[in-house]
Amino acid sequence: MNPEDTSRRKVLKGGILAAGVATVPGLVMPTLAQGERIVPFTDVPDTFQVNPVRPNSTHWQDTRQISEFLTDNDDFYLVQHYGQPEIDNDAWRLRVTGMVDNELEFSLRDLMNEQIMEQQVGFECGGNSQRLFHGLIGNAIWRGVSLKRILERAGIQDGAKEIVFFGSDIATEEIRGREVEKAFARSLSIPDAMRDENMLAFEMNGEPLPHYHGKPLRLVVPGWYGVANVKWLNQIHVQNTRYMGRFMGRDYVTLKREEVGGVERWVENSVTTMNLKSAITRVTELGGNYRVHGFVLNDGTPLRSVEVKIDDGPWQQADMNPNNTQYSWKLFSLNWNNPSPGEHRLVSRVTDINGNVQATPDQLPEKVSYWEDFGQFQRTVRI
Ligand SMILES: Nc1nc2c(c(=O)[nH]1)N[C@H]1C(S)=C(S)[C@@H](COP(=O)(O)O)O[C@H]1N2
Ligand SMILES: [Mo]
Repeated sequence: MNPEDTSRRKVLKGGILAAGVATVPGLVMPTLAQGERIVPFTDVPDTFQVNPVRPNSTHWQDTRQISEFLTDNDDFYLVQHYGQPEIDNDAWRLRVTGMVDNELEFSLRDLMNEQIMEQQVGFECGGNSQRLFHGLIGNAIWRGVSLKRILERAGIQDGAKEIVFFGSDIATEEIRGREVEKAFARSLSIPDAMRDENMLAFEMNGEPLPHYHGKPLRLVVPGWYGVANVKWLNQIHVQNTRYMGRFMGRDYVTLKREEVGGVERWVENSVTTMNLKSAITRVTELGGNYRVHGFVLNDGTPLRSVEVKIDDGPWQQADMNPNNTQYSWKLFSLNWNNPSPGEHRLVSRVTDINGNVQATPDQLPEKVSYWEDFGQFQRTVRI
């Protein structure tokens, strides 16, 4: 993103706040055109609140505010399970250890002197849900270095199976009655880790990676749920066993009833790539013209279509935002001509080029865990 864009957005936002047009946090609609208004959803309870950014706490967006392609760093959702560790960028090091030919150590400056890559990547927390109107979400431009290049330089030895990414955030966990100190960590198989898209990011939307988003360095695994994107990264370890830590083996594990070779079984899976999902986030009106807006997230498979259905009408093809890229969120909108006064039901569905269609909630496999909420999501608005 060019730096002018950032400053323009800041000024605009600040301007609106200063002018007192909207002062209630969570109800600021930054980029409504003159005369444009948000059509109220009738499914959002009065008690619904956006969790603002506070130290060591979860923050979600009001998705009715999604009007820009890139999420401001300050609005981008926040999830951290062990708090936000203080890190001194000068003292910080990244180490690559384990089954490698050369163990490596990098300062932030060393990494910045490597070949740089830049990518738009949007993601959501695997625990994002309809209850939060999918507010645990964001889309940004990330800059950093290629994970694959770093791993190639280290030289992965034969027999290695997994690569573990450790954060600097540590907490005491009670496991079977014993208290142990554990760092947040996630692992990837070698082929998953060696994807060209994976990056070690030190910049977010043109700014040094903010403290809350994992400064000075985080892993970004495009197409995967947020949990894969380890923040405050300080060690990459190559090993020949499966990493079974809490966020791989116990939390962020789905439990679904599935057919396994003809036998119905309850299957547990670690949360990995994002499921094909769309959701409607806002409806706007300008001079009697209505528009329905929403987003798509998936694993990066190209899309065939996004459609919106109003009440019992036909599925109508939505327009895709021209800024969409493979791993960004994909924004869409649909002109809604002459809606009749009263309450209306709206739902969206996305189809990818392989013909996979976003399922209705009843078509999804029976699921016990709340991870991966990706069924079609019906909204109601009043005209
Ligand atoms: N070190 C560390 N990295 C972490 C986490 C964490 O608790 N510690 N939480 C993960 C989860 S569950 C999510 S959804 C994303 C959230 O990233 P964000 O806060 O930058 O949006 O970070 C992931 N990376
Ligand atoms: Mo998450």
